[in-house]
Amino acid sequence: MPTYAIGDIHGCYQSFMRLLEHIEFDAERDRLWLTGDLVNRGPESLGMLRWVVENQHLLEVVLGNHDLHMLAVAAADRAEERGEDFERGEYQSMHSGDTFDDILAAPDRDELLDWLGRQPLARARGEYALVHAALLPEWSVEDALGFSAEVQAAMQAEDSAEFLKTMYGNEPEKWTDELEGIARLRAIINAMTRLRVVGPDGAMAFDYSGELARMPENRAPWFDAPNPNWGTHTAIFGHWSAIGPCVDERADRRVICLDSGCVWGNKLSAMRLEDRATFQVDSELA
Ligand SMILES: [Mn+2]
Repeated sequence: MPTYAIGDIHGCYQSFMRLLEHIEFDAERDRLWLTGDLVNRGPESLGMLRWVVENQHLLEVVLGNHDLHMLAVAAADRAEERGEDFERGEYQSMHSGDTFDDILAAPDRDELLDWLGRQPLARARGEYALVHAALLPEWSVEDALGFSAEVQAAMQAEDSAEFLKTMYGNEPEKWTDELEGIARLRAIINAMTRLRVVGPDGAMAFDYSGELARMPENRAPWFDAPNPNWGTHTAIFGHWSAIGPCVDERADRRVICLDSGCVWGNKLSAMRLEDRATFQVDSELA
């Protein structure tokens, strides 16, 4: 059963449809792995999310930072609609440039958001792990799946709007197994949905999103740490549009980045995992 991993779509539904044509996607035979950030910034978040929910039996997806942002705004909307005495967090409103208002206003909003909100931050199948942004070197893939489940439990809880209000912030910058509560969940979310680079001591940093060739001296890609515990698997990720698509395979770690900046007018990329064949279409926004 061929599996095609596809990078960040960001509501570029037309590009996604053309990519499916290009790979000659066959629903009887093929499956999709999506790196997250299905929605926001692009033109058709609603169409994209509806396609994914309708075709959920054909695919697996992990949540990206934009998916979480929309879920946080939607949770605040819904808490207010229920008449709860809920105070919106700084990040629980739409920002300029956000384009998921079509989803929030859709008649099938609740079905779509409930499905999306049940998706994990990390997945694994066979020799592959899937995450939107990064895995930390301390984490085995099994650890990562457990941490993703911890975040899922918080998102399914009654007071998820309160949790989603507190998930933003760059601290703590380093992982320890002793982290608890919101600091622990935030570290998991930051690594899995936001991280690109780390400092000299491995601290998570959120101040560089450019090309590898221009990396500042005191920064390194998250996947450069030697002998990571997740290195038993090939990590497939998106989020870093300046470096995708790329494959970096070393003795102790293998990564595949598939975000190639479709929403910035570049390309949407897919990789067939069985033979590493790469497929691309030009962005509808080019
Ligand atoms: Mn992202």
